[in-house]
Amino acid sequence: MYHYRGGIIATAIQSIPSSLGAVYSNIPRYPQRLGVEEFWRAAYPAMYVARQMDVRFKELFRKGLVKGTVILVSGNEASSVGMTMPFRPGKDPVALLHRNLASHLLLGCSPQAAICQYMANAQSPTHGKEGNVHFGDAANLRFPMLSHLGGMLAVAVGGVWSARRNGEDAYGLTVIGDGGSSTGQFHESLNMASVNKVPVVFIIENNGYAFSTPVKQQYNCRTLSERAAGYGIRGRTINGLDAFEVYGAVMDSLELMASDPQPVLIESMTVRLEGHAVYDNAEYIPDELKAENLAKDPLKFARAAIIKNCGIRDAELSSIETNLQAELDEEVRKALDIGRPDAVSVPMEVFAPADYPAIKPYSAKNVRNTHAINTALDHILAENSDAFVCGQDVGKYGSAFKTCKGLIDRFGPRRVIDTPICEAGTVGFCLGASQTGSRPIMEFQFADFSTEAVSQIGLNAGTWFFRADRPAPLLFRLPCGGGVTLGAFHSGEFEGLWSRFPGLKLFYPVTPQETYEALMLGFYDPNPCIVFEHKLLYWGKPGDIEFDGGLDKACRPRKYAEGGDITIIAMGAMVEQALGAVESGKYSADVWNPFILNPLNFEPILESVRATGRLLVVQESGGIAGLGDHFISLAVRECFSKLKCAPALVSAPDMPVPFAKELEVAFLPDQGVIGRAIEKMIGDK
Ligand SMILES: Cc1ncc(C[n+]2csc(CCOP(=O)(O)OP(=O)(O)O)c2C)c(N)n1
Ligand SMILES: [Mg+2]
Repeated sequence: MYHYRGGIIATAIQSIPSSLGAVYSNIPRYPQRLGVEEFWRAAYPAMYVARQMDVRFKELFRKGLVKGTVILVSGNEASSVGMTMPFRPGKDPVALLHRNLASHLLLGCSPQAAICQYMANAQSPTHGKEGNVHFGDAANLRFPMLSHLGGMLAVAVGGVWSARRNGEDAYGLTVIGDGGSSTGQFHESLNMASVNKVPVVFIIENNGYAFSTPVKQQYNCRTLSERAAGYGIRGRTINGLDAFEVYGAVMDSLELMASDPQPVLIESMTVRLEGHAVYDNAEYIPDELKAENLAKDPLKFARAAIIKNCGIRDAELSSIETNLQAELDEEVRKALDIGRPDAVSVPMEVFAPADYPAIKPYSAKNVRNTHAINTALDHILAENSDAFVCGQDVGKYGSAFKTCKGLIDRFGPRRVIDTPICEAGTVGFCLGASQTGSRPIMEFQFADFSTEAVSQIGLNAGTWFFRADRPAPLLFRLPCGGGVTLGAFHSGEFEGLWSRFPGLKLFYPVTPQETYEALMLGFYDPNPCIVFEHKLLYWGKPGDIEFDGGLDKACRPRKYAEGGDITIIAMGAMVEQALGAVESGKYSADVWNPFILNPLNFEPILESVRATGRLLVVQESGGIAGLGDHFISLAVRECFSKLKCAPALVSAPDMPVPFAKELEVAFLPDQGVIGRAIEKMIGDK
């Protein structure tokens, strides 16, 4: 008979959980430290259940009941369980990896929920909108993973940084593989965590392979933990097959972090006992190595450890295992009875509902866009203690175009933050921060550098609400556009690129009034928003700002001229060119800026097209790169019978923006080209 031998921690697990229920809710977490006996009682069932889930997922996959990339976790259970045990669900931000099923179980995911997720059925935690490993519980800071390796590390860092900024005593856990450690974001994230002294435990699970690629083709250092020295932080390599050793290493790190907050890099040496995923039989691994790995099976080690340390007999453990198996089979059976998700009842919205507050009115006379931006940021920071501005050189320098000038003097370096040069990592950091009570505003030095963060903005932040059922309030500012002799890498517009990603709101203001409103909308909206700030307009024509504090009605296209001959859509610096063409010609035109490019509020413009029967779109981007063809397509679909002639597009050629002034002038559409296009269309009358 098994007897509890007592332990140093009053609330310690008093018996080996033999049920899959809420057994993990009462595990003592950091700062309490489990003794070896308590540890194995809690650890073994989680390891065992994760292994048994592998067995069932393989079978379900073969029967076609589970689809997608079914990653198997056998060999990784000790590492997962040991590293996760100290962390506090709901308090410590955690970004897990694809072999951490056991970690999900320890942090509050029931086996039933995990099975439903893999089956993508009606009760899957992601409602079947995502599958397999791409799940979590964002409300409790277990962030659902982005597939892109390295992409979640910075999210954990930002989550912890922001939680601590808000007074929480939070620590973070994030995981990467030997293969994922080669990504740029691995470096970016560790560097940012170190620079900002964020106490996150970075675990590298080194199982010798990345899919089929052995580690000798992945890196050329002795151990991966040696890299810690390059970040000025602690690092160590441990045996990831002994869950208690992993646990001890993580607890040691957390205890050190308490007095000296900084990240730590732990390389946990594990094995992969299966192929990369269920479809892979790992023929590329030599048979001798497979046999060696099997002999190192961490579950066998754990079984021996629990028998040795907890005074339990083999037969008793077997009977607990039988119970766990029976219960798991029952969970699978129940999951099989659950219906499929249906596209009608599953929430498919990509945007969190916006409920704009009434904010302070603001008016100013004869100001430029730089003033509008600086003032908007000032007002936002003054009114919202959860807001911060970050980006390259936004602090003392006041940002490349001086739009942040003086903000650091007023709000200090904790709210106006100079970042290292790592756009992808910074976006990930901001996304994490948005999940723990902050509202980040990130400036890109040039819109062109937003391409460094395509997967973070487009696929991680943009899909966050859809995947995680949680808003991600983020504002990205993109100084964009040509005409400033800065060449191909500093002159792009990129509104077309970012419109291709669902879940992003895009604002493209022209006047100082619109610029102020766009920043307010982008900040107070609960979704990731991009504001395009055309660089030529920073010091363009001055104008007045008359903002009455209402944001709902600000989400509309803006009209600058009224006329019956033709409808013209223009954005950014092209508005002025279009207006110039209209003024110098003998025609009257409705000239519009759509202002909100996604989700498009197009009906007022369509009405204008129906009335004039003609549509000309003027864009600075190349024909393929910009949104003009999309506008034309919508107008043709909606107003076909009203059109008097084919809509036309005036755009730059599809080539990089050339540098020399003469070449750039020839490249950009101007008043003359626009005028000729209008005449051609009116002539068709
Ligand atoms: C950026 C990126 N490139 C490629 C992939 C496809 N992929 C998924 S897992 C994997 C291997 C990962 O190996 P490793 O990091 O060692 O983790 P392990 O699977 O061994 O646990 C690859 C190439 C990906 N998810 N992300
Ligand atoms: Mg690996």
